[in-house]
Amino acid sequence: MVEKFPKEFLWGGAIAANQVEGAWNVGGKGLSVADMASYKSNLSVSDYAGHNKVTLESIEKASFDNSDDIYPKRRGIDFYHHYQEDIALFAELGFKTLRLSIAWTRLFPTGEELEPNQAGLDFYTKVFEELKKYEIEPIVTLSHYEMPLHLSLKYDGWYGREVVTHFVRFSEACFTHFGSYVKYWLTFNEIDSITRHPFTTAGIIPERFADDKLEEAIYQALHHQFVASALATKSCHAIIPNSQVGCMITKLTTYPHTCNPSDVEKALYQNLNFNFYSDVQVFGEYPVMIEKLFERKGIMIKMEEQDREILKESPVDFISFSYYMTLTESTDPTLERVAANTAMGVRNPHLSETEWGWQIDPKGLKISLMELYDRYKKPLFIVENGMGARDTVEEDGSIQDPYRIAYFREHFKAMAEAIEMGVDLIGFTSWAPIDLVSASTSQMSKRYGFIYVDQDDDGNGTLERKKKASFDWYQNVIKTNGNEL
Ligand code: BGP
Repeated sequence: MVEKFPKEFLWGGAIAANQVEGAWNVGGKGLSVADMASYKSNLSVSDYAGHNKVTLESIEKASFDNSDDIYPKRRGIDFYHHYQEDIALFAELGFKTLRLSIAWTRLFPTGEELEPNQAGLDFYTKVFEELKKYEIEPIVTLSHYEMPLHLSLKYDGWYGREVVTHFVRFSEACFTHFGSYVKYWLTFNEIDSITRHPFTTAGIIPERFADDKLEEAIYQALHHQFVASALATKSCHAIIPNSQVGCMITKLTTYPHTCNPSDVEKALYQNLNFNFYSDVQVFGEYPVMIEKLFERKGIMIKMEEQDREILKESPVDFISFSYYMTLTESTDPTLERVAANTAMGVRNPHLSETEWGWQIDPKGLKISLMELYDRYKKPLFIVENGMGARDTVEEDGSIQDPYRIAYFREHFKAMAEAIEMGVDLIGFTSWAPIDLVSASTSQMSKRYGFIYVDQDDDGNGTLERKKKASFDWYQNVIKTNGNEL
């Protein structure tokens, strides 16, 4: 039989600290930007990017609110106290890898301490020990929609150059303390999302900037993240022999709605714009067309003398990305638009969609993989892909989720096809193997897991973990290395 996936293919799942851990004020943890996200029920599509609802007033209110009532990311699914049980379930699924993130505020509560907090180090050491027990290879995101609130307030988040130094110190503490457990690192989750939700991604509170200065501030913050990412990559290579550092982008391949050259041009612009983020981290320089665009828009990025050299010196080793959907673009303003993760696009009539409007496009994954590999010629890692759905517990206690199985089956076929075309794909981590708090809506009811967690949007429930029907299916996929889908 011809194998569809490479022998060492890293099958697994992905989670993020702020969406699972809970224990937001335990072990000396400081407040993070994620702890400010309040729960709003009945979000409409236009409210969808719930991340953006943060204001100075809401932050002030949240900072003095010691409860987790309306702040579901403070509760997560209490992975902090359930990590052993959860990792045992991941091991039962046969995971080769688990993608997780480290909460900056567990190690550096305000971000400005000079030494890491021992309780934070102890927690992650226990998690990594547990993974080691089952030979699960960790892949760690340093910054996943989370930074100390203190840095957001004091320096306007990543807009402030000072944050680079604080982040590098945090990263180096991670490499020094966890380097014996962790070989694969990612710097910034979905670094491109800074333009869509600057507070969640970079601690920028929009109302602190004049309307006509906000865009420039966001790109300035992004520049600081690029520099920090390159510096962290350099330190990682120096501190951990054989380490591999990846960038992480939201892959939103954009199709033209028609073959009208104007639609094609619009889609091309969008694709070039999305490529910008990985281009800088892979090629170590700003694309010419982006510099020209900034010039035309009057956006001036302040760079220190050595910045261009820093970027050039430490490109990433591999490219990781999330893939949920493709986008479609058109010059026709009358066409209906749909939410696409935290972006918006024209509704593609050839695709079905989830309740949240996310259009399902397995072929788009094959296209994205081929396009990325052709452009960068570096190993690729899909670190997020999955289907959010409202699962129901049947009377007999079972959870039947054939829609999720069908979703993954088609995406895995697309991956196998891309591999057959020559794409170097090294792994796949589902978002998310266990139900968790949604990043955009802060709701529990948008579920992604093979493992159900008994908790509703208001935080009621026993937190009991239950296997869904998709659990057995994914277990067999991993067991057969993707040969039985
Ligand atoms: C990605 C984020 C994740 C995650 C996922 C699903 O953009 O990196 O943190 O949550 O999207 O999004 P949501 O939780 O909004 O359904």
